[in-house]
Amino acid sequence: MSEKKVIFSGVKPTGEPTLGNYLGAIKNWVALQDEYECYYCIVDLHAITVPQEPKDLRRRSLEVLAQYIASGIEPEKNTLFFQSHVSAHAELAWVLDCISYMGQLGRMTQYKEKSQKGEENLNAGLFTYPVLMAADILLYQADLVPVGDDQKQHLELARDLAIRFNNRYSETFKVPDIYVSKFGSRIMGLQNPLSKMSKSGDDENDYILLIEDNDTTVRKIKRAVTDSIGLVKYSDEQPGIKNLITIYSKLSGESIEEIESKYEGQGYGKFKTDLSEVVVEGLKPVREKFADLMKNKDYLEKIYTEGAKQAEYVANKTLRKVYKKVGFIPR
Ligand code: AQP
Repeated sequence: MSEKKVIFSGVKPTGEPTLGNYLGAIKNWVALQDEYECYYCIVDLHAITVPQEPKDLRRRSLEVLAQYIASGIEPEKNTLFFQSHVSAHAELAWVLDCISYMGQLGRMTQYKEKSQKGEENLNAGLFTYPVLMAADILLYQADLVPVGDDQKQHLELARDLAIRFNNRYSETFKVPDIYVSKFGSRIMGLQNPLSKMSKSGDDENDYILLIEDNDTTVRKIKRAVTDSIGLVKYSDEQPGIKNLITIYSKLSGESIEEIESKYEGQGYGKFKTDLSEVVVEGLKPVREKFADLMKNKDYLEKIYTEGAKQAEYVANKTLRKVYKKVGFIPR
């Protein structure tokens, strides 16, 4: 039995992963894989909270898996799997639904935002998916959940549900901690730097995809919204430039101060040209490896089949415990 602490995290295949998903989540996962026992999931059950074209969902789910691996997550070290392949996720979610309060779920920011946007598409899954997310995490007795800043509230819910269940039925779940990187845990949109970069956003110029051709990336950076101040400065008064500096720093490893002084007295043109290079170069290995992986579907199938087996073993152990505690007759 491994002595390592456990990590769980995932991306939902609602669209192609963006630079926000990469810098806020996936890149951190790579850094954690040696120290922790990691479960990295493609959370496809979450994806259908908004309507999906079935064949696109299937294609994208496989692509997300390939993007995990292309980003440096090693299948030999981690458990990589599709959420829908481990039925314990949906089963535990039901049990947790039954100890969740409607009021608390109604206050979830992502639910509020999405429900305000697409009134006619509202479904119960959109309302309860944070509970499913809690189930995802608690099934693996995760110590740590590395996510972007936008997921903090959902993590709080997972902690609340773990504590509530433990108090009601005796100690069962580990109460997970959130892991958010101190800097750059919320990458903003290129067109609207006041809201986060999202893969299901309507404006394709607002996001950079992890996998897209280099010319498209360069074009999007060129078009990114800036301001009329003209200084490359990390300031709240310049949200567009601040976001671009964050991206520059996260991908190049240079500090904010280094970047500011490098571009002192220069306009945005040179900064954007250099940033394009930093992004294209930074993503080059991921983009190349992804193309290779997608040519080898048998390999990907082997990874996710094996991953589901490993995940299922651990998840079912927790689920059996839960079922027993709530009073179900053992099979
Ligand atoms: N802009 C972001 N900056 C930093 N981190 C981000 N994450 C998402 N957007 C940013 C982090 O990526 C991980 C996977 O996210 P997800 O796919 O589960 O869902 P999300 O947070 O709702 O991401 P999107 O891209 O905005 O998806 P849609 O458009 O479908 O809602 C999470 O760790 C998240 O914090």
